[in-house]
Amino acid sequence: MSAPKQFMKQRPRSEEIFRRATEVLVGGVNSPVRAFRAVGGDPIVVDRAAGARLWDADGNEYIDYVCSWGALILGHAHPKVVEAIAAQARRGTSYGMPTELEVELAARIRAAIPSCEKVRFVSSGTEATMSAVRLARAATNRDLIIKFEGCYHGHSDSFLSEAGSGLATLGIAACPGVPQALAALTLNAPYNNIAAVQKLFDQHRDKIAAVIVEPIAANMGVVPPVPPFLQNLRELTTRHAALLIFDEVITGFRVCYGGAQNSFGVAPDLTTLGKIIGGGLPVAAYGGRRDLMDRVAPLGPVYQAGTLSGNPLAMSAGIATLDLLAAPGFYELLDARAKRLGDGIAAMARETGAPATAVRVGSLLTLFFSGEPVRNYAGAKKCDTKRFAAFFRAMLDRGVFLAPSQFEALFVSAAHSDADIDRTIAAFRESQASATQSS
Ligand code: KE4
Repeated sequence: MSAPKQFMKQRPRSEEIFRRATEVLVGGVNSPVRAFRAVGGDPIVVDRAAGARLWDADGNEYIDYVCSWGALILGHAHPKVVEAIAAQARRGTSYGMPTELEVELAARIRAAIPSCEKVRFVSSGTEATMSAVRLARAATNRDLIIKFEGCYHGHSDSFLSEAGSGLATLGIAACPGVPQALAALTLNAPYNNIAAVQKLFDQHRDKIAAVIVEPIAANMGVVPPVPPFLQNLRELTTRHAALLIFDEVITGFRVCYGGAQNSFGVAPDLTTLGKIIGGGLPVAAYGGRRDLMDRVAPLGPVYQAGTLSGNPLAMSAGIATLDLLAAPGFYELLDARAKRLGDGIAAMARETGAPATAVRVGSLLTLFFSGEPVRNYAGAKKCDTKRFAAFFRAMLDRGVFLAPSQFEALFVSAAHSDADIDRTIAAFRESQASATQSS
């Protein structure tokens, strides 16, 4: 059952713009997952956004649960964030020199995440994780790293085997262009499987520089750590003098004011951050123990640099965002909204008998189109991605924009109202029925 006529959205202008885009941009996009390859049809072309809403080039309105892939926890165009950016723009957009703004944002991060004794700002999560691994290899004088199947840490060469997010979406298990000699330095283990990590340490003992992990996996869909997985990783890496890196590009300031590490009580040696700390502008960071970070140039020999690192415009957006997140009760309200959605989706799945499992951690959610609980990437790959595609399109036609992949998260923002949530649950219910008809 496709969406009733009144739902079918006409998108002639989006289609025309996207046709032009495909002539000048690879695949018409600047990041693969945006191309709707896994869900079919052309992507919507966004014209503007505010709060929990997106409008496409044809004026169609959507409730947005992508929120720039998690960056916009406040919703789009928050007035205080916009004002901070505008005020800074009038003072200049980039200086390529120190500013008080970067000190202010770094101080807020250190206060919120005590394991980040020192911080270095970069412009993307990929830069942050790439630099953290370089630092870990230098500090330990070891080459091997362990990552987890289905986790995604950006697109630098070390992370492109068995990775989540866009690689899972497009079914790319190993990326051409990464020399075998380099790929061999990355070992993969199943998420939530400490025995597999122990085995890799037994095999490679003092050759492993670091374990990098998403403390809550969100790039194979949302998969929480099964206790005491993170605690065991901490013990194992300490025992083998390897470093533990928490990639908190998604979870940083998402599940609490600080890192997911604060919630789990596990302190990594290095942390990477992104998305939310930039308030929608290009900001990411890596940070950690002072003795490690002081190895980075100009204090130490580990080189890392960036023309727009610490950009004052982006710093202003990040400061405005974190100051709003620090307000008393912010996360309680956000989680209450997300719980309303998660409970509604779970009830819908039960009532409709749909082969779907809803997972929620704070304001991160995924509806897995699988009848079994998903504990790792092997489980996520069992999902019915064809049914997900039909469901995604039915939701889009009902004015709800989800990530165009089963292997992503749904992000609730402070701008999503109870009415938005209730409308989304109703759309989930109708779209399930539609997906059942078409798969
Ligand atoms: P960027 O280089 O895209 O800023 O960050 C890479 C990255 C690192 N670590 C984690 C845990 C991440 O989730 C990401 C990027 N997330 C994806 C969405 N799951 C970005 C969306 C995209 O690739 O277009």
